Amino acid sequence: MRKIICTALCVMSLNLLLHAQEVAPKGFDVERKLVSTGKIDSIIYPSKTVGVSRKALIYTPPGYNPNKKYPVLYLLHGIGGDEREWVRHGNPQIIFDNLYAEGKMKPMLVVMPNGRAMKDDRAGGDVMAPDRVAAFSTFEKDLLDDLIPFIEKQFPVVRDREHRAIFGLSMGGGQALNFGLGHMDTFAWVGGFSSAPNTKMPQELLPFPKEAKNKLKLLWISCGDQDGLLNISKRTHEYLLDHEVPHIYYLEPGRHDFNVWRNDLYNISQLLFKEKK
Ligand code: FER
Repeated sequence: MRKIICTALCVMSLNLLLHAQEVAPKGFDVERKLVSTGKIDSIIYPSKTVGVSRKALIYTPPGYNPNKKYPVLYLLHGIGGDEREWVRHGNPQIIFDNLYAEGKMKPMLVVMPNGRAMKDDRAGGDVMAPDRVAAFSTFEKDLLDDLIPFIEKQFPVVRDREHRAIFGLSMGGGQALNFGLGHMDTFAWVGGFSSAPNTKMPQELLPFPKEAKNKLKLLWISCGDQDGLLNISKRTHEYLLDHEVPHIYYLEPGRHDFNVWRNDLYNISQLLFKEKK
């Protein structure tokens, strides 16, 4: 028995070693003079779930061609943010443009929604108010029933699980894990950065670990080593390890802030929609 456990752990750690993540090199999020860059647009979609039209941002890559079909990354914000939080603090368009210039990223669309699914979804004020926290759960329905169908009608995208990814930071990390693992028929690429206490307990998050083993292309859990919410990522990682679910657990230097999340975005962007090496 001990031998089996040891073998399992060795295989898992080998797997993790093979996927060793790097801290992003200096300048990865600094604007360069590039011949070709992507573009960020605002979109508005009708939400039956909330009963209003809702805003989101979409990044289309350099050389975007509406006659091609792209995979889509849904990228979620934290409790104090809205659909503009990533752009305001994370420079995602610069990180992506630089990666494209180096040939390190598969062409994809990146949708940045507002994950607080309620009529008044603006950030600010008491973001911990119970109805506003609850709206982060309601977003599951808005995303699946309203936003994804809208994107797939309006943009040239591949409409299957292997071409959809869901990632997010903090409250959005919890959403990405809850919704992604709860809907593996919709998403094959799932990950949380510094996931918040809205992350379901492991047993509820992934009651059938075998399904994840068979279906997921990437399961990513990362957190800063100085983050007060580290216990959430750690308990998820330990459950995945116990149940032999392949995943990347990336403990990186840092706190609960955009230095960590920009580094996470740099790392996951290069993994998405690629076959494992
Ligand atoms: C909490 C602590 C942090 C919580 C949410 C957060 C819902 C979210 C933080 C963030 O998104 O940055 O207790 O409860």
